Amino acid sequence: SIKSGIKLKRSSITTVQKSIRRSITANMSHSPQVICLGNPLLDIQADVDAAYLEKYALKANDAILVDANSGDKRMEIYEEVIKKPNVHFVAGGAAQNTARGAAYVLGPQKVGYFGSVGQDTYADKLLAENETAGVASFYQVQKSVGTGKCAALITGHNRSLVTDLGAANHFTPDHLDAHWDKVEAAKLFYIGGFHLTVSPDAICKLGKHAQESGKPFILNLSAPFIPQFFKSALDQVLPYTTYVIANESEAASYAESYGLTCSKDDLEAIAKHIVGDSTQRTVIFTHGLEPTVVVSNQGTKSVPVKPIAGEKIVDTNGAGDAFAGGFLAGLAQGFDLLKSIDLGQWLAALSLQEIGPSFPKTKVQY
Ligand code: 26A
Repeated sequence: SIKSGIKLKRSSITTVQKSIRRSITANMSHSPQVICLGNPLLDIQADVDAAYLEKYALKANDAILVDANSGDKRMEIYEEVIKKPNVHFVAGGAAQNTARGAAYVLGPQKVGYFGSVGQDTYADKLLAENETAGVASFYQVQKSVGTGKCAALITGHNRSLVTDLGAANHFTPDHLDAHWDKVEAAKLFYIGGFHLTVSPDAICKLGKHAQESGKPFILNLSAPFIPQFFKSALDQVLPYTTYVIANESEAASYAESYGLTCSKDDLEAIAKHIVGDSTQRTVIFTHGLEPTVVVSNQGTKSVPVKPIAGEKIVDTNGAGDAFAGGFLAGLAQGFDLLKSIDLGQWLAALSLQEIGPSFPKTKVQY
């Protein structure tokens, strides 16, 4: 089984419960500046070849969901990937990666994270990683569903992400109520667009609070399938956003889903559509090594990327999340837009040089 393949120390359910309770209690006196909401996942990462991707009809650079209950053949991937010689178990979940990234810059207890986990060793590992990173975990704990997992299948500089959401799919808005004091004390909010598949109501609840209190509300589109298949949820949430972050393939998917007549490569035109007539919203499109495109009603800016040497890149899993983490940390420190983007690019470069969505063990100063 997956569990027997994992070389994590086993601990009993009570220990998990205790440690989760301990984590929350330990952080009670702190109020994070930044609150993130997403799907906590453990990444099971390994190198594969093109034939392996083809076997399951996976694109080299994509993120998809599998349904554990529908007899999807791709559930086999998890069993297979843990047997690969170069397998790594690393903390994942896009918004959780961003939270750890922001904490890497801001220091301990400045970032809080909401999401739903099970009672198992995977949750143990995620909680421990958040603690090490200085992220306060406000986990909702499901008794009878396992923690979500993501097979991160690496080919060269591409990563194909195959996710079984598990417990992450059971997050409910009332869990926010349980920690509403933290929400009220926070300065800004970050939502992984992936969470649009789970609880648009929870996102809107945070969005309403942010809007009423004039706090930044940042949404990442996360993956092409989000604008494609979760358009109505996206429509519900977009009005609350003050920043929308996406990459070029998510932008293209947005253009197609919303029937834009411009070219799918015209990032500026697509961003303008998302900005609409809002005077509050800024859209930020990353584009790999191409300049980052920044659009608001103030106009358009193009921010060049400082490339790192190709041989320094370990893998691209989590690079976009790290960009968002640096950007959040910039906003939280009161940096202006362009400096916050520069901090995002800097943090992405650090993550590219680590295994999976991770950051250097020792602190590097921006
Ligand atoms: C709902 N889905 C598909 C997902 C994800 C996800 N995080 C939340 N929800 N699919 C992949 N990821 C995470 O994305 C990170 C890279 O950006 C992976 O766990 C990986 O760490």
